[in-house]
Amino acid sequence: MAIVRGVLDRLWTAATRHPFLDAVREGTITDSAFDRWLGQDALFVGDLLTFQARLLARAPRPAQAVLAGGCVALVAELDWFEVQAARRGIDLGQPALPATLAYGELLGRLDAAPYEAAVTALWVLERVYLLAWASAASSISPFGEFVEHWTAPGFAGYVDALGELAILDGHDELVGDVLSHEVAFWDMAVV
Ligand code: HMH
Repeated sequence: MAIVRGVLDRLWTAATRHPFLDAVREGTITDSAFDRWLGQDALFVGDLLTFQARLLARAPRPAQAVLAGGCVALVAELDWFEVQAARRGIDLGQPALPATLAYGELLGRLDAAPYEAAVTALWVLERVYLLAWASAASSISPFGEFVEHWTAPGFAGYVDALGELAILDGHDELVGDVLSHEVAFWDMAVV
């Protein structure tokens, strides 16, 4: 167990402290690298909405409000991606890169996983994203608007509410899987 914990701790760190996020914070990432990542994240959020709508459909009664709120927020997020894409001249019709495809496939597998496992995975993927963007905050970054958007109090509150639904016990392998896909997603942005 101690070995698993160490591996998971390292994965949490790798998924929340990444060279891409350092470069966003320092303002050294190029617009084209950032925009390429943003286009892939928009695709991921589309897959996430599909997964979450299905999760809502099979959620127990007390979890419905939080998960339904999350679905509405993801629809708003897709609208926001369209606004950003238009502003930055990003084509949102670009094909999914391998890390995006692989993460989408994990979400597809979660459709078949028990509810407790799936909601725990959702909490991990949202929490890691919040912590990751918090690590990119700085007064000098030209991407401050993005950092603020993904560290907003409303999002943090949502992540905490998901945390109330998550059951970490017995899901180490799944948590590790989600974290590995997050690391691969950041890796994709810097190659
Ligand atoms: C890769 N993980 C990734 N993208 C996101 N937008 C989120 C998590 C949270 O919605």
